[in-house]
Amino acid sequence: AEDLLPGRLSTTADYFAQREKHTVTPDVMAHLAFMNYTDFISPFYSRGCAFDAWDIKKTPQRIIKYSLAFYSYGLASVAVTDPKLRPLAAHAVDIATSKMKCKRVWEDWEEDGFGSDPIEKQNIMYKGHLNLMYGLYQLVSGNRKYEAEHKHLTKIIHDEIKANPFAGALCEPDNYFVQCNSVAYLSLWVYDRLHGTSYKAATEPWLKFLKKDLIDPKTGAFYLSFHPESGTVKPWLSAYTTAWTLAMVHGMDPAFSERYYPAFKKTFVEVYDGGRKARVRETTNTPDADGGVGAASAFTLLLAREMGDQTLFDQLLNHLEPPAKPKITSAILNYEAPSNLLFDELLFLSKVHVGFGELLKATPPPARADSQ
Ligand code: N6Q
Repeated sequence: AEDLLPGRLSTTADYFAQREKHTVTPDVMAHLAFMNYTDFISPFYSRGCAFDAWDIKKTPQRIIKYSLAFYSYGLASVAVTDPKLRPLAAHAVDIATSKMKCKRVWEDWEEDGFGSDPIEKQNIMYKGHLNLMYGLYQLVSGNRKYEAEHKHLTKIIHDEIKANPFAGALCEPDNYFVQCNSVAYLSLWVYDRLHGTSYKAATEPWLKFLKKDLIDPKTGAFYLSFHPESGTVKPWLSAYTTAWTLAMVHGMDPAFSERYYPAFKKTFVEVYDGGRKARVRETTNTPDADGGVGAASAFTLLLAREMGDQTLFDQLLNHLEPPAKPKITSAILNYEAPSNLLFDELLFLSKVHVGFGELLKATPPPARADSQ
């Protein structure tokens, strides 16, 4: 067996072997228990608009949408990894999707004064995830309960992309983020997968636009954001933005991400502790790691998993997991000291992730007689 650092829960080899073995590691099972087991307070206890689990974790309201989304992407991977867990995983994605529509999740949009309809225009950081969740739910469950909403929202997103003078959609007015767009484009691919449509044709002009305007040519990294009214980019390169985007784009265009991955690693990843650990600086010209939103190492863990880079995955998990003090009590995993606002979500997702391209190949089970 590999030499496992204290505070690590399973070996990297075991995480990468889950799909072949059709079974998840014990700590992933304990993470699923965290998400589903404890009455009233687990995240997926009910489909109602209760958010006790996020209150306990002190997740800010604006972040809950990403929490529901990243849990769901991990659950979709669990569904295609272990056939016995597929019904539970699909059930939890259903609950996550249902919660995603609760006002608590999108009320920031109204409070910020941008309108009372969270999907009508912009807000791609919300509706991109919602659309991807609708699609992944149908893909892993075969249940068509969200199909009409999925169709409606896919059209809204595609029409908006087509109408904009740049390739993509905005988060807030005049705020464009590549990572949120990567979610939206991936959602078009899942829609096409389910319905044989060709919305994904919009992806090529988007990737061209990224190359031309939003990537720093020297490092292959993305600028933090783009502001179309002035045509400016904020001049800081962002590692979490780049890791998230390259991970999702890899599911659509592997060559694009493979082209930039080596430069990304060279620019942002710092291997330390004699090669046992690695951390990620959020931007260039800084010696410290995980600045900004604090999630550069955690999103790079997902990217390393997506790229099949077991060495970097292992080094990053050695950096991330032991200091977060994981405890498994009564078969339920809890992190006592998570280092960012999406910590357990991103570790869960990265541990089980089969690849966005692989998810796109998933085949829905036959619809049950009682589903519409
Ligand atoms: C407008 C939205 C974003 C820039 C994405 C924020 C992501 C979280 C993880 C900080």
